[in-house]
Amino acid sequence: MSPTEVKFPVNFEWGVATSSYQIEGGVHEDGRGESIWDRFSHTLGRVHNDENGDIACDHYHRFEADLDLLQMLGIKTYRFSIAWPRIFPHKGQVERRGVEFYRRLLTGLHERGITPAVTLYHWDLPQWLQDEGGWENRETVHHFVVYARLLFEEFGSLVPRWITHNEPWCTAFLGYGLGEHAPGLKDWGAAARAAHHVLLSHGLAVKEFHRLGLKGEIGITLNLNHVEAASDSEQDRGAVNLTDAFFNRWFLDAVFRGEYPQVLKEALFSPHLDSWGFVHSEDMKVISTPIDFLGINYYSRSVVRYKEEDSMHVERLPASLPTTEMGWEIYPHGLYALLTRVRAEYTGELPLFITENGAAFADELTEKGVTEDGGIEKSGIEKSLVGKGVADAQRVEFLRDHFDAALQFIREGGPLRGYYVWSLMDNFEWAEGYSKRFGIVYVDYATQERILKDSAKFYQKVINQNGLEDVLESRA
Ligand code: IFM
Repeated sequence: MSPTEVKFPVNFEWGVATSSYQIEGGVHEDGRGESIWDRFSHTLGRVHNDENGDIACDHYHRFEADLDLLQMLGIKTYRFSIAWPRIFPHKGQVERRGVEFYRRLLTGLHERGITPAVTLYHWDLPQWLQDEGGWENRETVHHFVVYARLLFEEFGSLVPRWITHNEPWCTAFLGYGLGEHAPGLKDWGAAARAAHHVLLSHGLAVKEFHRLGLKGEIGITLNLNHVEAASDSEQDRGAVNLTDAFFNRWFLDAVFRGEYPQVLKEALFSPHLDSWGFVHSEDMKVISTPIDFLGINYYSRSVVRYKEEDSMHVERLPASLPTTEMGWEIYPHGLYALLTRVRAEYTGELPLFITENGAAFADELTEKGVTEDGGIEKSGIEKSLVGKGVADAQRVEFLRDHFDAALQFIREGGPLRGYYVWSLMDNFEWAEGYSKRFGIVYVDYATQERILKDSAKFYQKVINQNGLEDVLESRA
């Protein structure tokens, strides 16, 4: 393969992603209010080892050093989220110190030549809104628009890329249906209401953004799953249809076609609802307001088959391929297949971003001699990173193979504009607490030391040469 064939487009946006609750800590700083994740993680039995995000990566106090790290790695774009409870800690009350924290972060990124991509909602709903019904309550939609407007007005000139919501599937289905995430409800009727209101708030925020005439672009991030049938039987294909509606089409159909898949309405939600009256006549039009790009988070695939005894007649098969620490099958081809499918069926030439892709592995910190990197004299942030390491060959391979899949899509003319690796550093992995490490940078939680994993050095190289040349060569 010639080097030109393994290059990404010159302006390809290589990035990393994080989210507020997962890294910030500082939960009582500068007037921040309680979020549903504070409440949930402090409820015994909800999170692995009863861990919480009180300190997390202490990014709230260490953000300057973390920005230096981004710069050192050559990261072009950084995706992070704003904590709503730092901006509106209580009903109707704006906390300027919260706003100013994010202004410092954004300014710091600009000073280092890194493009920000801001997610408005990455799951840390203010608890005062949950007390009024959370996403089940249509009023939350209006509060979201007020919050979004304030941020558009404050940061419109500093932020070229906005993401309304991160993974509404998780907000609604994990949070209200499966009960694994905050607020921890197990009610599929509530999940349908929550999903609808999240999507409605997305559509209204997009409209608001355009009404303000801001220069940047706005989109949404969906977590999509590549679903395959265990066999070619009609029944197994039916199981795929339903699973795909559950993971993917509920949100894709709503955002791009202004409709919900009938098959899932009937099979999952309707039995738990008195009526669909919460879907008002104009809502679907608002939800499908045109966006400027779609963000896709891709981690894995599902293989399913028909199962008579299951209430939905679906069984998800156990993994048959190697998995990450999350138990998720490693399946890079699924990324290519998803991108191709989304483009063909929904987005056409609309720009796409992979807003998250990455893997958790059982990383081990090793002590290495300072001469490991050739004994080159280092200074500043680089100096502080010499001496320890993590040989995370599996993560390097994971990333390399997924970059390769993305490149295949690009070679076929696919409008993929950027790639955000999840995550910059190890962090609070929701219900899994700190037990799962997704970072390309290791975090020693006892000291808050950041240590480059081999995957960070690999990524630095990929960014530097804008492609995978020697990585592919090393495979031969
Ligand atoms: O850590 C999460 C992130 O917050 C949302 N997408 C998936 C990641 C890994 O589970």
